[in-house]
Amino acid sequence: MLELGRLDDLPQDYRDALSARNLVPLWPSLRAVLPPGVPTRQTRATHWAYSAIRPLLLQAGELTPIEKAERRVLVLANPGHGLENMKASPAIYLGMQLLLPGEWAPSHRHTPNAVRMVVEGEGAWTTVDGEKCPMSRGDLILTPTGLWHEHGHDGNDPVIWLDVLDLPLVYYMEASYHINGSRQTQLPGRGDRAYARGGVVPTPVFARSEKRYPMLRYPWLDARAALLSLAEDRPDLDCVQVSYVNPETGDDAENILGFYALMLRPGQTLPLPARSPATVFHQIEGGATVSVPDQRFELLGADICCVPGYTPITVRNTSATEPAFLFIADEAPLHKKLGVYEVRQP
Ligand code: GTQ
Repeated sequence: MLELGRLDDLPQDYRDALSARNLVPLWPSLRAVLPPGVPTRQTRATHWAYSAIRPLLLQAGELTPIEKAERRVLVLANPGHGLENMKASPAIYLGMQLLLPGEWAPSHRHTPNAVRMVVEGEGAWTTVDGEKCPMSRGDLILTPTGLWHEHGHDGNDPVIWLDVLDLPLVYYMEASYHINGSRQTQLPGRGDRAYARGGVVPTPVFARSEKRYPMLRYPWLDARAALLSLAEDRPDLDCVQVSYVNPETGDDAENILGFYALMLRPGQTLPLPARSPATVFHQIEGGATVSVPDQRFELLGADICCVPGYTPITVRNTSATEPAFLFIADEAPLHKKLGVYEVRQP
């Protein structure tokens, strides 16, 4: 490829004259910002073992009272982006949050979208826009942009969940801020009950819900049951996967990040093509490996890993007798809206 001119090919007085006028020559940086064929990615394939996170998070529970934290979270930071930047990928933030019995994380709302994937413990709840959402292992709870949310805990044991936010993107856009509020009043109605049966939606007085986010809690038992019946009915199907969607529109549940649950049959190996968005995997049940070129992660318990975009991925169930269930988050809705979504066939 043709070698382009470098910055130090230019006389210093010329460079100084440009800088003084806030000007920069493109050609020394052209290949860096538009590399050939494949983007440069800072995101590194990274694995976080839940067995390493859990004791440190419980220790945070002793070191920092909830009043001093508001949200007691350890951020899963990708070293490729610099730990201080708190990114798993360009658009994905991951945090593991601890709430102890009796604690309350006060009501606020913010521009980034969030979801919670409940990892362990019973008795906690998140109230979103007046709807109290109980939290059990594997449940997905949305707290979309602009909606009030607070977390409380009436149970007896620590509760831990995984926060997935589009914070890095919204921050990069200089659009990230929050507003604190007071304790919410609980309103009647629960989206997870109203939309519990696929194919029928509430239609009071012949008008459908106009809520942008009609369903806020997606119980794991329902997603799991959907996967099991899909696997049973479609033995021909390799990718036994469901997407978390808005039941009124069928669109992705949130605007920027996509959320999915994947079931691997006993002993199954599933190759996934390279796609432009970065992807995060979290083990809900069973054990799996996630392989990318030159690296393989063992996911046990509630482990998490992230993989940069444009990378072929192979997921494998490590059990020959039991299914494995994975929660997946990716940047696909964002890439599709921007028109840069790609799937590369091998
Ligand atoms: O629970 O509202 O991990 O506002 C980061 C920011 C959790 C939350 C995070 C937040 C929250």
